[in-house]
Amino acid sequence: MATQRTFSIIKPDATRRNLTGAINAKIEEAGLRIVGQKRIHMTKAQAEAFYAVHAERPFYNDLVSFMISGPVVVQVLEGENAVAAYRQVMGATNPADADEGTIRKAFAESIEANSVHGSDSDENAGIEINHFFTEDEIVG
Ligand code: IDP
Ligand code: MG
Repeated sequence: MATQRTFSIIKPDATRRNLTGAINAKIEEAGLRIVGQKRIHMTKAQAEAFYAVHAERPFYNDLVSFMISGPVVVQVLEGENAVAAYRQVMGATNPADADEGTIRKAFAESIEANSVHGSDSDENAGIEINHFFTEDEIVG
C-alpha cells in the first residue's frame, strides 16, 4: 500500500485535559507523520455538516454539542496505509472495547468523548481533509 493521507481530530475532551502532545506522540510512534495541524473551535454548522452521516442516530445532537464544547485540533496524517494505520492506533469507538496501547484505551472518557476522530476510508479522508485544509497548509 502506498503513502496515504488521513484526517484526524483531537476532540474537546482531550484538548480540555491538555492531551494534544500525548496523542501526537502515539500518532508519531505509530509511524504516521503530522503534515497539517491547526487548533480551531468548530461552529455548530461545521460540526453538523461533518457528522451529517449520523444525523438520524439518537446521539447526533449530543455529539454535535460535544464537538463544539471546546477547541479541537484538526490534523492531516501521512504514512503507509494511513487510514487503516490510524484506525488501529485510535482503537475501538467504545473505549471499553479498545485494545491496550491505543489512544482511546489510554485517554477516552466515554463512547462519545472518545478523544479522537479518524477517517474510515480513503475517499472520506480526501473529503474531510478538503473540508478543513487548503493544499498550502499541508506540508509533507
Ligand atoms: P468512529 O469515530 O470510531 O468512526 P462512528 O460510528 O463513526 O465512530 O461515530 C462517530 C462518533 O460518534 C464517535 O467517535 C463518538 O464520538 C460518537 N458515537 C458513536 N456511537 C455513539 C453512541 O452510541 N453514543 C454516543 N456517541 C456515539
Ligand atoms: Mg466514523
